[in-house]
Amino acid sequence: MIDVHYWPTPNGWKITIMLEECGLDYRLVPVDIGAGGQFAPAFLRLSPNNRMPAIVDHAPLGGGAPLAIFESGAILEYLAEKSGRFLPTAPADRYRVLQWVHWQMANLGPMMGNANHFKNYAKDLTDDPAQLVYGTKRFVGEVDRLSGVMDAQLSANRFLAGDDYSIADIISWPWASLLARLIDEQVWANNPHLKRWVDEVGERPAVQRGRDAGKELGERELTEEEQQKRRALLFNQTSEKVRAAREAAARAAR
Ligand SMILES: N[C@@H](CCC(=O)N[C@@H](CS)C(=O)NCC(=O)O)C(=O)O
Repeated sequence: MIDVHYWPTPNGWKITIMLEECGLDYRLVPVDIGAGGQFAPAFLRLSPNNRMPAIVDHAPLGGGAPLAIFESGAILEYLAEKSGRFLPTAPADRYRVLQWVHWQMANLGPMMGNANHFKNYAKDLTDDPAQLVYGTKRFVGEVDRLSGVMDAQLSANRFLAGDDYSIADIISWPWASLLARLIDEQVWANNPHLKRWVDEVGERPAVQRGRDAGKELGERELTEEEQQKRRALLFNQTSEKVRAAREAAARAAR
């Protein structure tokens, strides 16, 4: 059994989609990131970066004590190795996949996260319109560039790493499926090969089950007070906050 410390966001979906694709047993352990679950001492012991997702595999590859892993890229690589699926073993094929996994982790995910921040949240956090305009232009522009990178790759390949569906697709699809929400519908007209791939991957039953996993967790309408608390938690993180959380975790462990 694999515990998935989870909230229904694109980074969380990557893991539930992979588990559904592999048919591995799992259970969701909610981490309510709007209410501070990512700073809970028990969670920080698994995920020192105070971000979900994280997993605990109670029957890990190689045997031994339960294994905890954080960072979605590392988790997908581990699950691919455990299941023997969606990551080839031959070196050239393997690195064709892994380069796109790292590309997603370093580019598409962070840039879409920052673009979403400037487009949808920053207006409640700053009074300076110049900051909003510059930040939005910078990160939405970068997301637009990355859409073009995927489109070019998919113009010559059925899937991101070539002919076969792999963890490169599983890790990229959750974010790519939301591109029109972040840019606008024109992104599909501009990038038809990307649109073809988003649709094809989105039709896979395992992808649909993984994307819907725990969706009821995020559906509750928040009160204004809860929204303010959420903003303060998510957008006010400093090294001091991390230090205080680490000290609380150490006290709880004693
Ligand atoms: N690089 C990390 C990113 C994880 C991440 O940013 N998770 C977000 C939710 S999508 C989170 O836990 N946010 C909590 C916070 O910002 O405090 C991964 O891919 O696992």
